Amino acid sequence: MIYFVSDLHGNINLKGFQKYLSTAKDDDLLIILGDICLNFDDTEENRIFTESFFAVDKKIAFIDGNHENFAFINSFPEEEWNGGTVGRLTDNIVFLKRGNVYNIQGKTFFVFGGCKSSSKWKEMGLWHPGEEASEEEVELAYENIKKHNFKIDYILTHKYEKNKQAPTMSIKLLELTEYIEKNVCYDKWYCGHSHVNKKMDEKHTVIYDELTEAKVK
Ligand SMILES: [Mn+2]
Repeated sequence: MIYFVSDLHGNINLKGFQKYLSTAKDDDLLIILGDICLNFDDTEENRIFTESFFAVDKKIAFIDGNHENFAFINSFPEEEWNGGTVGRLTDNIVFLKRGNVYNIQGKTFFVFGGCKSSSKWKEMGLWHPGEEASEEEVELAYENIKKHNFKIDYILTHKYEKNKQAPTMSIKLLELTEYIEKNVCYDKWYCGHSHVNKKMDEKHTVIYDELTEAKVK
């Protein structure tokens, strides 16, 4: 089975995360939809969190959010994993990189992490560069969507937003979102960021601290 939670923000006790750790079987996978905050700030609390996260003995994959230490999470060796490229943190933890499509348990997952932070975080010093998509990442995304003939089972992003009138996402991400909605035949879109557990409609679900099972058809 594949499960989702999102937005740990340095809290190892997030209820859905703990539920996964205590119930996961060998062939289960938890996908975290960003804002884990590994090695995020210079506090004892965050050091303990990061150590505890690295020590998990269950399978975990994650995309990045906007609150991450991007230099840190990008510093791990890359390898091929289920048809895409990941960063390998430990035997159990992989980082799913923007623009990749992975084939997991017979289903395809397009992932695109990151999003733009509001300026308050920068002002507070709780911000690391790298949250916004690069040209290469966006190009890889379009390339991989085409390679999969515009048919992908799951779309995973940190944030979902399609309101161009008041963009709180970068234009690149808005354009990618619009492109996927228009051209890709997908089954479900899961995102995080808003700190609510909410089914927006038949296709879109916002994930937070409830352990949520991927609805594989
Ligand atoms: Mn976020």
